[in-house]
Amino acid sequence: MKSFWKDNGYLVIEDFYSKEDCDNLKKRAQYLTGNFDQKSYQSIFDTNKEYHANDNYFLESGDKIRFFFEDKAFDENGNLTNDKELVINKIGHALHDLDNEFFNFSHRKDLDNIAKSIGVLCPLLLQSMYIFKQPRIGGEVVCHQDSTFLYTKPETAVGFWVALEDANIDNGCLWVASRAHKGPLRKLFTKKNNKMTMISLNDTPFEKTDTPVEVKKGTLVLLHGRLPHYSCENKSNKSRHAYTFHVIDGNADYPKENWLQRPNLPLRGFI
Ligand SMILES: O=C(O)CCC(=O)C(=O)O
Repeated sequence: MKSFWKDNGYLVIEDFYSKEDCDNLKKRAQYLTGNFDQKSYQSIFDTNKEYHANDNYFLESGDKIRFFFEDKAFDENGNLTNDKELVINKIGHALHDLDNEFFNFSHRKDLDNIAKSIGVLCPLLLQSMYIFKQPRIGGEVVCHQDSTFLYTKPETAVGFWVALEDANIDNGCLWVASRAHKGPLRKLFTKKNNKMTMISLNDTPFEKTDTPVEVKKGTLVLLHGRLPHYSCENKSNKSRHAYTFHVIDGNADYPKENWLQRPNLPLRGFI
């Protein structure tokens, strides 16, 4: 497994979580969404747009539990096109620390062992997201490298992505550019003159993201911070729920220019 990870920049571990673990987390997300007052704030998560450079609801969500809508969640009058449970894009970004169910799902000794065995010696959980990929309207996540958004010096970000439902090409599974984690970091989302900006570091186009990661419910997928990956729109009638969290190494420097800051919530490890 370690050599596959080293060569390919990703790793699929089947049956890491039980079906019951997945169902419990889905229920918890449903509960949280049910209690969210949709009128409190209406932020759309759309990776085709400006990366939320001016959206404080997003930029201040690193130490909170906040809700982001699909692009197609609203009609021309600004009303929801469906029940809020069916038009939320994702919940982020501190579920793993602030909610008990998500805490227990994320803080585990076996995850700590995995992180350490792939070289993250002092793993800290930086962010978490519950991604709904709703039937018919689940938005595309454009091709990116996670270190663009979760940058450390040296780079240490690793994504832990969990399929809470079967994910396949039809319902918008992940696609990766296998082995391309050996390429350069292309972009950096960073604060300049008090404003978040996407700066270009290297113009080389992304390698072809030609590997679909079709996996069963309960599978854990690890993603190297430099691995280009994306997911398509979900045009099918089936949702594709996933829970993802990212770790960094506490021994690396975490720039204050990164979008995600947690002034009142120190980062914690898996255990
Ligand atoms: O689940 C998805 O569709 C995208 C997830 C992703 O890009 C990530 O976790 O870094």
